[in-house]
Amino acid sequence: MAKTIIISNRLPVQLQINNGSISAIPSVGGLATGMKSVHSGSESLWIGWSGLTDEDTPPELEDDIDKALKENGCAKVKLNAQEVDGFYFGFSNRTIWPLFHYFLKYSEFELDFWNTYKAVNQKFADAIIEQSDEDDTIWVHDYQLMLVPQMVREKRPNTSIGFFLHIPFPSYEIFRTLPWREEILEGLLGSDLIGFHTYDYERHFLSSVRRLLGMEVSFNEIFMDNRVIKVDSFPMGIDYKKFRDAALVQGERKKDNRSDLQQRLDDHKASAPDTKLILSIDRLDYSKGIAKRINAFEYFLNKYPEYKEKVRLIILAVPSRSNVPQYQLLKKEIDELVGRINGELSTVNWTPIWYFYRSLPFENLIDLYTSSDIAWLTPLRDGMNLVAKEYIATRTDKSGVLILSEMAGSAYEMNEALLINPNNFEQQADTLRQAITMPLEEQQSRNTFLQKRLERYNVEVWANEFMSALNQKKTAGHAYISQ
Ligand code: ADQ
Repeated sequence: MAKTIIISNRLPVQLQINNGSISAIPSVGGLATGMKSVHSGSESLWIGWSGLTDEDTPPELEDDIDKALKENGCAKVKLNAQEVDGFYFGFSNRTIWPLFHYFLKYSEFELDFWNTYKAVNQKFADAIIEQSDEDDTIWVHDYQLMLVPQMVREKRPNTSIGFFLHIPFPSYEIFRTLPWREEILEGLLGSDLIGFHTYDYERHFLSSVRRLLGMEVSFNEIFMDNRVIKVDSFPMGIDYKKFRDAALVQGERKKDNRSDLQQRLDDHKASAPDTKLILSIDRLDYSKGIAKRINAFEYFLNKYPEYKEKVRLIILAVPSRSNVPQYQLLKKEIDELVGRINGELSTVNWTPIWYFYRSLPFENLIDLYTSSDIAWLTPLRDGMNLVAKEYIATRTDKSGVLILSEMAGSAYEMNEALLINPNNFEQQADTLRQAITMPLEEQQSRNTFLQKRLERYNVEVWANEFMSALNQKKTAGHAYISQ
């Protein structure tokens, strides 16, 4: 029976070694949840890196690891520490990530990184070929694996291959600075269907294909010798029901059954009922504009000093890629900024910024979403930004204001949010004031539209639409060849 094979850098499970025995804990991340309808039963297999390097894997546990993964519908690609360095921390996160987020000056063009990226992509492709049949459908995810579609196509000319990019695809003027630009495009063109979050990323990609490879592009199709490749946008949604239901449960939780964080947030509300909580949640990443946001907050407090002691900014930053130098510098910059602003502006009763640098359990994330009057998300570039969607989904009484950067893919679908340019401090200060003073009826009317859209176009619909477009393409593609 034909299977669906999903390929991503990381598997949707976390391996844990306890006293010599291994267990695989399913991840709760957006992609893992979204792919549930695609990755189920024996008709699907998820291939990826387990998160353990060869050096960290006790040889006597290899078989147990394979067994634990198999029970979760997964199979691993083995990587050693040097491969993870060059492929993941190197080319993926020091070359492609900054370039595709328009941080040209952070992008390092190292031949060693590129060679390791190619070799590791080949490992993933080999794993797919080994574990799949000709009539299986293959869905490759994200910027770490952009060469895989072509590598699989070479051995499997008739297999149906889809690719989805979770980050922006930059404009041609940015993309063309990459020394290996043609190879990346050719790698992606091994697919039958290439998906992006927004129409703009799709347009940028098509423009690069036309100008760098001189290929014929018509509307959203690329014509190769014997194949037509379709390019389309599929804005990723969230598991809307999961977030809404968790917020409802949180609302019903008895007083003595609250999390510590919730108690602290409730105490804060009780002691200062007029103080507005402004929330920002991101991975600690320069693309998310966290440092600029803190500066903009200081600017706001200087422009509108009447809000001192009346607002509090909660910054939750999840540790990320901490062995890449840019991320270490950013961590230091944020620590210093928060320290300076709190040092200068705090009073006996008020600390302007609460800063948490950690990953939080799902329940605490919900506590923060539901307790915050405003969510303020200011990425300088973001493929989509799911936090914006999650915040709205948890506002079960429809109160709350979302301030969102125009540079996030989600801004295209969230017009009722207050959209800002993260580089414009004047506009952000005014927008913060507008959010703080927005009448409840206006909040509710904006959120009603947002919620309806998020509920309808949830992550399951996203995954199913991609798969059905890929399946349709399969039929159409064969028709084209036989003409
Ligand atoms: P990310 O850059 O990681 O994803 P985002 O889409 O915002 O960004 O997703 C972050 C996820 O992490 C959210 O689901 C959020 O709930 C969770 N999270 C955030 N802070 C947390 C914390 N402290 N503790 C626990 N969980 C936390 C990439 C792209 C995005 C794109 C997604 C999906 O960069 O642009 O939206 O993939 O395609």
